[in-house]
Amino acid sequence: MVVVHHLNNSRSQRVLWLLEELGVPYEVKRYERNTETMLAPDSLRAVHPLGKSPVITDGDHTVAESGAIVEYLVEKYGGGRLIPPAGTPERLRYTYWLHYAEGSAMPPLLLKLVFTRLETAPAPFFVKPIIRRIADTAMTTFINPQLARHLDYMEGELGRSSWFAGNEMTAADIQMSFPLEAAASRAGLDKSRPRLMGFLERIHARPAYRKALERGGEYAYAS
Ligand SMILES: N[C@@H](CCC(=O)N[C@@H](CS)C(=O)NCC(=O)O)C(=O)O
Repeated sequence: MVVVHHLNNSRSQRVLWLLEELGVPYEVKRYERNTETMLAPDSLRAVHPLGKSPVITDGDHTVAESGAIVEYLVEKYGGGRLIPPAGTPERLRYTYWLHYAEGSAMPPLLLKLVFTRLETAPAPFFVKPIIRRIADTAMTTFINPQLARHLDYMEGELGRSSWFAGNEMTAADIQMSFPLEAAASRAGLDKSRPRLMGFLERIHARPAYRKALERGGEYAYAS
């Protein structure tokens, strides 16, 4: 049986959604973030040394890193579903978006989160203006322009086909859901990019997505 070691408000929600789409039975083992630091509890390090979520166990296998988990589940349980056939242009796009989600889309979103938290973190009063200045500079000169470039790029790509790898939904769309949900919640993704907002509406309406939310519990697109 697949066991999903599920941290509340996390990327592991995507794994639950994938399992629901594939109709694979699974167990959810819950872990709660520290409400101040937002870090995972130490108990998750007993499953994998980095103590990050998602991580799954399946018999003798422990698989961490959401892209690797998606590949493992699609290969083992997909029976050809949610992945374009090998050797097609769609398959290459699938591989690209599967990696792009964590490798390129998430880093500027994470930087935005860190610098936003830095601006409001407790600090001696005389240091606060300096911290704010550094954070503002990082936001305006690097983070916000990078985010805008990525959002424009993704918006444009959804003009080529209705899903990221082609006209069929694939597991790459599941992998892409987290950066887009994070961008909508805290990085300025809004109706000015209608294809990306439409993508989010379509995935949120899927029965498997909704079922995964019921299994996973509270989900507010934290990082
Ligand atoms: N690239 C990794 C990122 C894993 C990651 O950072 N997970 C976050 C949750 S979304 C986490 O475990 N945060 C809690 C912590 O770092 O203690 C993946 O896609 O699996």
